[in-house]
Amino acid sequence: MIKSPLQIAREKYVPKVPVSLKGGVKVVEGNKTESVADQAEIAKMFPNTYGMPVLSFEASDEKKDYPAINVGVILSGGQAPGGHNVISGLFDGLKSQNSDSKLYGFLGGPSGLTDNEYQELTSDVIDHYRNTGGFDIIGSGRTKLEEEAQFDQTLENCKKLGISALVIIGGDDSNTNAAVLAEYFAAKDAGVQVIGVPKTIDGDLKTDMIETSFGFDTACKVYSELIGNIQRDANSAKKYYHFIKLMGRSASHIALECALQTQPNVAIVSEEVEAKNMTLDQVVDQIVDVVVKRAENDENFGTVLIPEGLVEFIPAMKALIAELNDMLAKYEDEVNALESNKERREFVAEKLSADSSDVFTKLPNSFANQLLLDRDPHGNVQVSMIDTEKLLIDMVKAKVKKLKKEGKFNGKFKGQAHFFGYEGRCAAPSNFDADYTYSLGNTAAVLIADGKTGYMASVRNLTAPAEEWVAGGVPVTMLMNMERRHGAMKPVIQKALVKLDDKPYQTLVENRTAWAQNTQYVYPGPIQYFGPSEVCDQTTKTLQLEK
Ligand code: FBP
Repeated sequence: MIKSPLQIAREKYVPKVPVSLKGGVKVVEGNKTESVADQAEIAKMFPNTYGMPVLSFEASDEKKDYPAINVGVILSGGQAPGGHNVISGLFDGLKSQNSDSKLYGFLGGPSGLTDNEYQELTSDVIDHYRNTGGFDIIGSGRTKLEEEAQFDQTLENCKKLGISALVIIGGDDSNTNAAVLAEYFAAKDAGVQVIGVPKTIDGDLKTDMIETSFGFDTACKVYSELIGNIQRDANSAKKYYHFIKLMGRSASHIALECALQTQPNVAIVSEEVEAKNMTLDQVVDQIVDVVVKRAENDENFGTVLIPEGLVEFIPAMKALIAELNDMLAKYEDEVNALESNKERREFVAEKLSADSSDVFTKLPNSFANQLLLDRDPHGNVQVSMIDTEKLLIDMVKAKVKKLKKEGKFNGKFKGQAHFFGYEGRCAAPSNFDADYTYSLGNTAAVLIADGKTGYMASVRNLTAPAEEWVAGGVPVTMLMNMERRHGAMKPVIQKALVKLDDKPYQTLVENRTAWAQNTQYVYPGPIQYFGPSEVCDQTTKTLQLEK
């Protein structure tokens, strides 16, 4: 591996951890828990792992003897900065308990577990990946573990390696799989524990106990740097409107956080669009209003932030997508057998309800085609592949042209489309993410040593200095509810969407008129890894405001 000077310097960074992870640990049990909704159904489906207590760790002087164990780890789903540090924190934690313990990394995500593709992770390997971005140490994948045959295969492969615990580093869907696997192993008394770690740049895997998922901090800082740079370009050239779609799947946490960091002229929040029952036309009108008002001040430039999941939150589109999801699951073979996009659109339009068919047939063809793309293995629409930013530019352009004809708009409008997603997912983790992920890895090692299964590692109190963070565990079933997936009701972790009565969104609302009309851009600049703490150790605005 050829290392950059930053990578070499970063290898020496020692992550900060909570006091409870610095020496002996006492695991303290809190109250029994319930799932966020559908308690009776979830309790029935998870008889062995439902209702377990929340755990928190306290520093302890007691020295314990831990047996040597073998542990397996996988990285699952989309990359998020800090995954390598979860693995190094887990490795160091296991080795500090017993230097003969071993860590195996399963390759390429969940499929590595079923196909028995693995590599032993020794310090020779781990040391090259400390504090780096990416998931390339063992790779990642999106295979869904849901069939009993897959669970049995996983168990057989664990037995071959003498593995008694698995750590699944993933988002809501992967941690749902972790919970199902934990329950299956517990029911069989299989002797393999399963621990989850909350990962995803999307920031939608959170509760009071999981304050943020790792990677959100770094990804938002990378996007905010880029948005700031574009804003400075826009404010220099004064000739373009930049429509910037931001990753984040359904929830708008990333778009909202980036808006709080950069103060753009428009920031759309999907959850607001849904709550106000807005149509696509109304969303466009809001942007047009800003364009017209800014033109009155001779400002024919600006920035518009768009969450990638927007289309799923426009009620009419949401209903359409839900119908499409069920239909594509039901008629998968028939749709795939059709040769052209036109035939596919016609086939689908005929089977939709009258309202959805009307919405679908009025969409531009290219956009309608994108709604028919394959779902991911968890049944989600692949929103990163839908060009909402281009659709909005075209619609705004058409509206301002009309206004110009009517003499109601005197300015100019030229749109530039951007999509920021993949460029943030593997960035070198910020100090926050490096510290947080290393602590999560250490936490997973403690949960394993304490014999726990069906838990997610949790590190809380994150706006305080790292020494004061509270490490522990949260039963995964606590985060679950029943949802429709691939046409059937399934127990899944409830996605945390932006709450409209919470401070981060309220702060946007309080400021957005001023940010729209005046040019009040903030230019955050690149992530700083070395330097004063107020520059290098800042948490996200979301975490600070939610405190
Ligand atoms: P996870 O939920 O697995 O963390 O993935 C996050 C994400 O980056 C989303 O923001 C995005 O919609 C999706 O992955 C893109 O998926 P892919 O990498 O398969 O294109």
